[in-house]
Amino acid sequence: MVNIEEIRKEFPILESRIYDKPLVYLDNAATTQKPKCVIDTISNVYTTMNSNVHRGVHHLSQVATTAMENSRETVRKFIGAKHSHEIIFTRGTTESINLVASSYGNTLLKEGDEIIISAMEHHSNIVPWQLLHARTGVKFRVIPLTGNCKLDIEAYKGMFNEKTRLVSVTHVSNVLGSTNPIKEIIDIAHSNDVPVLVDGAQSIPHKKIDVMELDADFFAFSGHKIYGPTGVGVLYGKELWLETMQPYNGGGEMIKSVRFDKTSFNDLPYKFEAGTPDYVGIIALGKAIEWVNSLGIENIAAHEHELTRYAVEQLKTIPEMRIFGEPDGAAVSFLTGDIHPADLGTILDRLGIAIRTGHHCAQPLIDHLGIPGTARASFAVYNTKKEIDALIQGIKRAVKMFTQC
Ligand code: 7TS
Repeated sequence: MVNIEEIRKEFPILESRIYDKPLVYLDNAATTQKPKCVIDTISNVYTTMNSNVHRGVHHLSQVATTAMENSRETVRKFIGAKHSHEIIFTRGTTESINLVASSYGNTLLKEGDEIIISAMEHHSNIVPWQLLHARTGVKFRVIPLTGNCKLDIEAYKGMFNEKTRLVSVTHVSNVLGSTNPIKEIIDIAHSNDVPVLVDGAQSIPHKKIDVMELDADFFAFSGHKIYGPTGVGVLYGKELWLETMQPYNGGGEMIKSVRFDKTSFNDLPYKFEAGTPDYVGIIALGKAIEWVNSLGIENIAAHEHELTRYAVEQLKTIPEMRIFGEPDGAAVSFLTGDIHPADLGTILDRLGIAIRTGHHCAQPLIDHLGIPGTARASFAVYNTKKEIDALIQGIKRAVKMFTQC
């Protein structure tokens, strides 16, 4: 079990007052707040070991390099990867997916080949494939949704043909807060000899991930959604794929030798890490994961599931409430009567309550639902039922304001 009051003390920002009200931060799917140990790590790295990594013989460079590589090992263990060289540091989920779209796409795909994505993807798992299509003529097909906003697995099974080269789907929807049957999705793809990229942006903070058990070919996530700093993310890729793929960023560290007539690339993982990496952020991400490990991801998940269950139950007590999909993770999307989500978000903000409103960078899903957007409350380990009560009171107040107009 986790002690929420003790955990909250580790997050300085949770002490904030917004419009003289205590902050109720329910926008964790966008980014989580940071515990003091992560904030201190950033300061400590700059204070005690700042030096560019991998290139220096001097002491500081070696200390920084060791700390960065320790983070890679921490990530490897956290997601159950076989080798630490299968962990590529990127700027976030978006860059990780773009890396695959560019490197896998440029190396292994040709005009007419097909990729399968789904109707509930974040724009970060749509636009890279559109760009690939514009460059190469590779097409993508979209898994449709069933009436209750689940992926239509029967339709998915029928989408494979001899041209299918990759499946790229989200593990957990950032809009609906629902979990896709990712193991089944992977097994179906593999039975067709097709590899799978999992967008883990919304699952990594809330679920135990074991990429080997899932048999995922690629797994992408962002550090800032799991209590780590912004600007750092991860692409896990099976060695076989990463060895085969050409790098798409050129520059320092990703080379073995450079001549004007020929460049040879570095070994994994450095082949895909051109330029000075955000080693400060990477070291702080390692700290964030250690912090999550100290609580236990299963304990975090149990608390968040209970919050989500409670939020859904309480939201349903409000007349004209519509909840979209079947949230089973740590986010819930809703609309109340005719109140525009942006208006609701603004009223809640004045009460110190931070939720997110709009299309959540998943416009095709919002279009499918035939709505202007949703209001979304999303939870982290430091949230409490008292905060959900504040949200419910805030929504009721907004409803009252609108019915009086
Ligand atoms: N994929 C999913 C499923 C996401 O939820 C997000 C961010 C991304 C990819 C992109 O992550 P990034 O760190 O590279 O930006 N989702 C959200 C959100 O729901 N609200 O703000 C960002």
